[in-house]
Amino acid sequence: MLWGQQTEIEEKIFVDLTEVMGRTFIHASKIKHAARKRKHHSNFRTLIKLLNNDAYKIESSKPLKNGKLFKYWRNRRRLFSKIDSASIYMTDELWFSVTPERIACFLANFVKACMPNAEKILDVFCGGGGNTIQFAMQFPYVYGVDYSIEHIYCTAKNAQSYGVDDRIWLKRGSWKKLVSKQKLSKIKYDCVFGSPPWGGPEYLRNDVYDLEQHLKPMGITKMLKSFLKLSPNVIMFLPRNSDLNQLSRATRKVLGPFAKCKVLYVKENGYMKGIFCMWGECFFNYEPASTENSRRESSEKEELSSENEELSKRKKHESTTTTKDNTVDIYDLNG
Ligand code: MGP
Repeated sequence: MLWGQQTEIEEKIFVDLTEVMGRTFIHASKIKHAARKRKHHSNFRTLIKLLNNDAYKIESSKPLKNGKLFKYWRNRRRLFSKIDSASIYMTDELWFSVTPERIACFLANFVKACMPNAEKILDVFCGGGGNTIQFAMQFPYVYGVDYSIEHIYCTAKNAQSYGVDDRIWLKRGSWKKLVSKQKLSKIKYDCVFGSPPWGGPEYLRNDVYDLEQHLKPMGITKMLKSFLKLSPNVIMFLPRNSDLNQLSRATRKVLGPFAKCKVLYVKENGYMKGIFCMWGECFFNYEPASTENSRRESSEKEELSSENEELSKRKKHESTTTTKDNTVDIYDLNG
């Protein structure tokens, strides 16, 4: 290769990376450096303190003092399989809201199968990085946004433990403000994913979860609209008792009378955990998994079932709503 050509390639790489970061995001492997550079800002001063204190590091063998979180701690290896062997960081809120690893891994694989050429994924409420990390296993550029600097810190630290921090860029900010001020629109995302706050473990208080009233920081219609501003391919992880009629109405209102939303009910160890709601053509026409993959998956499921006998003894109320409206497709991962 001629010297001139090489320089051109190097320059191109440099330009691409600058575009990718859009100066808004900080690289997950460089949060310490970024925090020091921006220490005039209170959030970054907090970040420096968290880093210096190695805050929120989990001691896997030590049960949590907060009794309400005990059931989540008991299932800690489902949240992060590396929790015993690597440093994992969690705030109280993350214990009940982080997506269990097997589910996050399923989703990342699913998106990869639907969009094999995709490169850039945005995880809107990245929390402790459960989804961000699994996306980074499949895609080269993953962006995580969260309103909490503690969550940004946990995502970065957890991503470092999983060895994928080189593919992750993070930003703290309120979703409403970031969208209204068009802070994220410089980058062209192939897919926008979000597992928004459901309002804590009380989300099951009512049989049917009101997606307009209780979803934070905005109802499902506004949320969908805001996600679609950044990509035509959108996925949300929502409560298993979500009102599917509201989902249909939001879909039609935002995308037109014939638009569809695909809903996947996600079970782990036989228990419903939530639903993946998907908007975008690519999620409707994917190839079903090969027999080999299905066989491997079912043997993995069996392993997972025997892992937690306590859970299987528990009788669980699984209320789901149904809709006659054909704008919602319902699938059950367990067949
Ligand atoms: P869960 O329903 O609180 O627990 O959370 P469990 O043990 O499945 O069921 P229960 O019948 O004993 O209550 C199940 C999963 O839902 C969690 O692992 C998270 O992935 C997700 N989840 C739960 N909550 C309360 C939230 C939330 O507020 N936000 C988000 N994004 N996910 C949540």
